[in-house]
Amino acid sequence: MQALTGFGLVFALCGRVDAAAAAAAAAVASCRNIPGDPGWPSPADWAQLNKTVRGQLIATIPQASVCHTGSYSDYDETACQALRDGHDTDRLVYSEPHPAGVMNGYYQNQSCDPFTPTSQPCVLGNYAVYSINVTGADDVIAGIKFAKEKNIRLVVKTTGHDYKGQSTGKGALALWMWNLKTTEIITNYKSSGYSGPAIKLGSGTIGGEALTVARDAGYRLVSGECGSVGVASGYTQGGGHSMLNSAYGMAADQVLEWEVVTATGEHLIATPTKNTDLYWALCGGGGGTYGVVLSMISKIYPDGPVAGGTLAFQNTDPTAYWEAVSLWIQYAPTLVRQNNTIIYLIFDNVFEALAITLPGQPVSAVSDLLTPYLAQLARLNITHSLTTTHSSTYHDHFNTYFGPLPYGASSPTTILHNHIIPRSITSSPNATANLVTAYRETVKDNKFLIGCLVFDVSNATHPPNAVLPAWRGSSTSCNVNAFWNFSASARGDNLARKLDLVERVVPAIEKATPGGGVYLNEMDPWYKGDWKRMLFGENYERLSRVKKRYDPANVFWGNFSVGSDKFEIDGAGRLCPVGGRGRC
Ligand SMILES: *[C@@H]1O[C@H](CO)[C@@H](O)[C@H](O)[C@H]1NC(C)=O
Ligand SMILES: *[C@@H]1O[C@H](CO)[C@@H](O)[C@H](O)[C@H]1NC(C)=O
Ligand SMILES: *[C@@H]1O[C@H](CO)[C@@H](O)[C@H](O)[C@H]1NC(C)=O
Ligand SMILES: *[C@@H]1O[C@H](CO)[C@@H](O)[C@H](O)[C@H]1NC(C)=O
Ligand SMILES: *[C@@H]1O[C@H](CO)[C@@H](O)[C@H](O)[C@H]1NC(C)=O
Ligand SMILES: *[C@@H]1O[C@H](CO)[C@@H](O)[C@H](O)[C@H]1NC(C)=O
Ligand SMILES: *[C@@H]1O[C@H](CO)[C@@H](O)[C@H](O)[C@H]1NC(C)=O
Ligand SMILES: *[C@@H]1O[C@H](CO)[C@@H](O)[C@H](O)[C@H]1NC(C)=O
Ligand SMILES: CC(=O)N[C@H]1CO[C@H](CO)[C@@H](O)[C@@H]1O
Repeated sequence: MQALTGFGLVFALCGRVDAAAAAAAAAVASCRNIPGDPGWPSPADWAQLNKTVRGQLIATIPQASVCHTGSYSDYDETACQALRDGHDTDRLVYSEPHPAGVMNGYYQNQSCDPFTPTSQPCVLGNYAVYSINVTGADDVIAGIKFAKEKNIRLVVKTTGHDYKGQSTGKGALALWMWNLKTTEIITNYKSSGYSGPAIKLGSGTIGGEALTVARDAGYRLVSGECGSVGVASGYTQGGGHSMLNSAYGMAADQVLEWEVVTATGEHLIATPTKNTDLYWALCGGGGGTYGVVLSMISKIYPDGPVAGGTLAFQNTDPTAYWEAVSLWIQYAPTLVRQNNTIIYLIFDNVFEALAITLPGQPVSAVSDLLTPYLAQLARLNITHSLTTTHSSTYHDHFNTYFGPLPYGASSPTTILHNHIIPRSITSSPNATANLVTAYRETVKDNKFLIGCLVFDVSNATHPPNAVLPAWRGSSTSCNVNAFWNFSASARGDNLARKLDLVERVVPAIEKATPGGGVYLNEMDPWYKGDWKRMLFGENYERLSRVKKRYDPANVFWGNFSVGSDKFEIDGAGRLCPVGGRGRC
């Protein structure tokens, strides 16, 4: 029988004993324990867990411990310098393959940082205290059981490519999925709804690895624009945008089967016909919420040539430049009807479409497609540069624009917030003009840049799923981006920029894009909007019911995930149920 956690106990008591006594019990018992709390597991408890998982328990030593004296006794100036040198150019490689590492500087929080003084102690801060190096379902089940019994926070980390800090947490035990890197091509998958090629991916497989395995077998698949993003992880569970969205739909639309361990410790397969509510929720309703995905089987497609291109022009005359940007926002949705996607950036001084993707078309199709728009640029006296490429496979196309695979060279921005723009806005010159006014304000002073994907998933065929409906009614999803400044003294500047983003920039853009939404994988954790509606839309209530069914004890919690408002972080960093402190 499963032990009643402190949380369960408080609710069981409510209404039966006097409120003051319940409140006193709740104040200590209901929050998740952190190190130093009386309820924190003993060394013997951890040793027992380690035995259960056959020695796969890892105590976190933050990567930058080599940069600090005192805490871990492993100070090493050469190793520290190597971290500093690789840091800005390869931020992901820095944290990704490392248990408990997290990409986002906001959650790293300088608790153990290569750029702070050597004498500053290296402390865990938000990094999970222990990680289970997961090798299979039994490890996940053991981790869930331990977290429940000991009332500690549990998080799931694949890569830590994570903007809202779900894959880490103070005092947490992490299920580290990175080593579940199996890949298997299934040439003739058969189910009642689909017959054709598929791939089974362990949840630790990153996009770059999956694309290579698929290419070698003559196929391609829907995966993220950064090769380093996991596929069967939060990416697909949150929806999944891609250069192949217009051809095949969202990443979540591809899924045929999920292999999951639920919070109640059941090891299940969820498909469109089996455990259908769980299948529905995992396809778009957010990662780390309903269960822990071990693997997924998804559709793949015969590979073939891809035409590619880039288009750029400068801002030499602001009136002409911003009119050109406005026209582009209106034209772009008409350019992606035939399986095409386009990724573009808007800066104050330059516009750059940095990846135009035309699957199955000749190179000449790129300039043909753009001809009407290029005529507008000519009318505005704007000179442009256009480049085109031919790739014989999608993998090669990806490698040209976002390589070198498997990781890719780009440094992700970690101050960012998404907005999904309804087609009613991009098809209206006046509404687009309002949006462009907001964009102009956003990018002036070069504090932010806008990065967008143009796609069309309106007619993608897929089983019912929890992808935010706003995706189907949109052709453009954009992020406002800024780079985190990792200098030791830039902390205040970074936080000020985040505040400006959520208090000034995002409200202005949302005002110009009524009826839109927010991609739940690309949001700022300081977001102040109506998050349930913007992230989950009409699916929220049904997702809450699925959550309740598969995670009745709220083992999983992530900021802005379904059910997250039942908890809050207290002054010491503990995860506590809202109202668990004497407000029964
Ligand atoms: C778990 O056990 C393995 C094998 O005995 C050991 O190497 C490792 O350090 C242990 N982990 C912890 C956190 O003690
Ligand atoms: C960062 O650490 C400070 C204490 O140094 C704390 O007050 C703050 O809440 C932390 N921020 C995050 C995002 O954890
Ligand atoms: C995690 O487990 C895998 C597979 O057993 C092993 O190869 C790897 O070295 C482990 N990683 C760490 C950091 O313990
Ligand atoms: C779009 O892709 C689908 C799936 O590969 C294909 O059947 C269709 O012919 C393509 N359409 C165009 C216009 O290329
Ligand atoms: C473009 O340049 C031509 C010739 O220099 C000029 O007549 C025309 O007014 C310009 N058009 C715009 C929109 O600036
Ligand atoms: C668009 O804006 C112009 C100029 O402000 C205005 O005259 C026109 O009525 C507007 N059109 C629509 C459809 O709102
Ligand atoms: C999607 O399907 C609808 C209804 O069949 C059709 O009107 C629309 O043109 C299609 N959209 C695209 C982009 O093909
Ligand atoms: C980062 O912050 C430091 C310290 O405040 C500052 O000197 C530096 O110019 C900043 N870097 C960028 C790229 O803004
Ligand atoms: C819904 C939710 O959990 N939001 C919280 C996310 O994290 C921020 C910053 O810690 C909180 O302010 C929100 O309340």
